[in-house]
Amino acid sequence: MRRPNILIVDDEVSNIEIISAILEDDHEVCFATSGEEALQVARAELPDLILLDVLMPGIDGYEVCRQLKADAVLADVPVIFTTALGDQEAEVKGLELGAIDYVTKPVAPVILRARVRNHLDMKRMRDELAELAVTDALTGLGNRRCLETRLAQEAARLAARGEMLSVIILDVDFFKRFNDLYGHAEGDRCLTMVAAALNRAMHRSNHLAVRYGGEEFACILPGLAHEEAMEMARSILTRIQALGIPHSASDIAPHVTVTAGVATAACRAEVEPQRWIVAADRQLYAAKAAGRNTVSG
Ligand code: GH3
Ligand code: MG
Ligand code: MG
Ligand code: MG
Repeated sequence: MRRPNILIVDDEVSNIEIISAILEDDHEVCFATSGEEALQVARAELPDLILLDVLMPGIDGYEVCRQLKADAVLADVPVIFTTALGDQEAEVKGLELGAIDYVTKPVAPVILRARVRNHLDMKRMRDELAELAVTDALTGLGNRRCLETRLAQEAARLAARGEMLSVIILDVDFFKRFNDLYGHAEGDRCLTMVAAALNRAMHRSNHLAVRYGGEEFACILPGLAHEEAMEMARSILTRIQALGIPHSASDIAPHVTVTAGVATAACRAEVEPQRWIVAADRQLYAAKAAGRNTVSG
């Protein structure tokens, strides 16, 4: 397993040496000797945990903590204050700023190691839970929550330059009949294969496929204009047909097919992200009415 990376911040090099000696057997350590440097190193290293001195010339530990907690990327990194200040007021202030713990110097090595280990364990569990909250358990794709979060983020990001964003919604054809004929377990297997094929069709790092609901999937395609997204939807339909999953209860083919709706719009601050979903859903409905195994947009 990867060794956790710990950032030690203290304006006194001797303190950094003491703390490094306590932790370096089990952790990677990096350090900073001022508040300004702490913020730079934190952004560059993305440490798993930060041990932060309070009293430093320039910006102090409290201000560093405030800035870390205001930074979207670094806000979740646990901060433990390490300080010679023993008074309760100082400790409360640190904890209220979002620090996870507070230890007074000189630190007992066994105590520091134990606290660091516990906080790293808790951070790992929080990260796992956060990941589970946006993951679909059956297919491993992102779930609907993931879709809503990412769509809002991408739409906001692209709004700055008014760029295009497309959404495709796909729905497996006659899937109720598939379950009725082959059984629910085989239905699950089919959804997993469709999900994997869809995921393989996402060629750019910012293209995302999610499981939107039961047998419905969605793709967020930042930067794709309408005709490109239509082309992509058609190629996804071809890929899924090519899986050749037998479906003898389907009216339209002897194998599993999907139907897709496509929506494209230029991102603008005032355009609600939900608009893409509503529009793609409407197109999906039209494509179903047009006979299925087809794309509408
Ligand atoms: P259409 O072609 O119009 O889309 O018809 P359909 O039968 O696919 O649509 P309908 O909405 O009637 O049925 C969807 C089915 O998907 C019903 C539901 O039991 C099934 N389903 C939803 N989630 C799961 C799942 O996780 N596993 C399995 N095996 N089936 C699921
Ligand atoms: Mg100091
Ligand atoms: Mg459906
Ligand atoms: Mg369906």
